[in-house]
Amino acid sequence: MPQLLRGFLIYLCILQLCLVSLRQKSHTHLVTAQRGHPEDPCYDAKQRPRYCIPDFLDLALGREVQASGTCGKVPQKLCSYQDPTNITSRKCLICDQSRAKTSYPPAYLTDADAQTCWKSEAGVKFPKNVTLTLPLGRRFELVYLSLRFCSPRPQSMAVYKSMDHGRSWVPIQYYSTQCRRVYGLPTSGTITKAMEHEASCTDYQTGLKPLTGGLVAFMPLAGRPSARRFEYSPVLQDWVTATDIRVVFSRLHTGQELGMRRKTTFYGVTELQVGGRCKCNGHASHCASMPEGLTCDCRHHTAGPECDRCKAFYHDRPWQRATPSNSHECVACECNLHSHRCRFSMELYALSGRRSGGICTGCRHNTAGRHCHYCKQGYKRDPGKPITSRRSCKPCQCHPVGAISAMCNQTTGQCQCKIGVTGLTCNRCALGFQQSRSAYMPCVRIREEATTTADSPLVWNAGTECQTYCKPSRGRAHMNLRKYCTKDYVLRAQISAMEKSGEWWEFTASVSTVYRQRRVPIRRGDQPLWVPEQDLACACLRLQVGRAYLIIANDEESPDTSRLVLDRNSLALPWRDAWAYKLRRFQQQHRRGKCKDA
Ligand SMILES: [Ca+2]
Repeated sequence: MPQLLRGFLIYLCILQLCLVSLRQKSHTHLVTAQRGHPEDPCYDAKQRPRYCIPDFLDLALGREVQASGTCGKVPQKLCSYQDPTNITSRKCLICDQSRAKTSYPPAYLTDADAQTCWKSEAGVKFPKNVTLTLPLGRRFELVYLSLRFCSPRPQSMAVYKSMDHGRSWVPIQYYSTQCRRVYGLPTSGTITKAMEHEASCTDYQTGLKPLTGGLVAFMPLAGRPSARRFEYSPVLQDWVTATDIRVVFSRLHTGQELGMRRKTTFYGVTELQVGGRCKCNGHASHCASMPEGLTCDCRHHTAGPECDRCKAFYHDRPWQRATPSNSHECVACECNLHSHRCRFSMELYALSGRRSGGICTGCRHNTAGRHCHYCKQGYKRDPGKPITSRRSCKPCQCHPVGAISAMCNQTTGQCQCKIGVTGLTCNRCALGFQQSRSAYMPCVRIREEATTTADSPLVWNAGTECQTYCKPSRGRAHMNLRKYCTKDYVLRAQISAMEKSGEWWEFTASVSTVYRQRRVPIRRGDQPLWVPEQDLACACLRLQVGRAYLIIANDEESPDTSRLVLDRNSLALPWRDAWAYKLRRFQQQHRRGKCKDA
């Protein structure tokens, strides 16, 4: 123990020396160092981010301490000692607040003057106590606390801290010659890992001597097993965090021991020092003096009074406290210069294997997507420009009549053309087609007069030919049990693409439900669906990409019985959700043989 004690005292002396130099340097230290400055401790020589902490400061210096009982409201006689070892060396003085010369106010606690001393009211008797409260104004990480006395040190005292600006208090250290009797605690030995967040009681620094000039010093991390790995111990990080400090003087040494009358005894402190650092979570090496108080000068793209969040646009990874092994720098979102806003998504972050979780918001320049990395609907990429260019996305300019929609292929720029229409923007009729007056069928097949031969394809136009070919579908037909029963199969499908293939159109149909199964079963999922060109051109059937249909058809005319083929005798009705229930009922009726009656 004596060796441990000596070590502790040496460490304390070093701390206090540092403090003196700090006091001299004062605010010159608070100059903001920019990233790139060779001396910025938050970056290494190669400008890589690294763990950094601010210097510790004397948090009490010049601050106002609230004392619960200061002598001299009425003149009192207080006796103290001239010689630290001689109880007969006492000298008595009058304390009277009405005169500056005989006042011992709390301001003397933090005036950096070892000659001035705060003195409590005289003759305070247990259980009455005297408290000193020091609000720090913000959260700090305590390094040490020390009290230099101008009276004998208390026989019992306690140190408390608050983390919520004085709303609640927790003890962090007790001092007593009689721990068990005064505080109900054992006189502490070793602090185990399980008790790291608990105050212990010690009889160290409670002796009567020195009678004056004695020190009570406390380091909240001393003797705590995880102190060496403080940066990795949330328990200890919490343990040292404080917004306010309170010292409670509970008990004086008795008058008998002191060789003087109790009513002249008092608690007297020349200096209260609280060493601490701004709590900056390993992301700042300076704490700057701002109008609102000391504020961390945050690095690593962090922000907030304690560098406790990522600054705007640096949300690609979640915020974390820095450690010596990982600076946990906040990372900018990748928005290809099209947005300066983003948010963090934990789900995406987890999906990416904890690499990237930023989602750009408000993508400009007609871009869209998580990283503003593709063009929004109705726009196509300009291959000659990088994605970061403000002009990387151009309008599709799909022809309002010739195209099915305003959307085009992002890469090729190809708009989706109506039947018989061609061109990148669907602005002209295909070979063999001519312009019509119909907006629905802007291009119709040209009648091939003289060249018609026996095996040439059917020649028709949207007029009279179509009228005899089929009754054009209006897409509004009713669905009833008769229709369900008279065809071979009934299914629901979503049309996702269409492509010309000779005299046929090949659609991609995603079959979701088969309400009536044919002989050669139809599977669910994506599959080709074939429609003769003329059946579409005459609007016997109307199929649009992107829409769902109820399809009712026969398979007798199909050359390959496994294929899905629709023709002018089939029905493709724009899907209505209300049909789902109706169709289930038809299914049951069909099973019960009702189709024969229908
Ligand atoms: Ca002083």
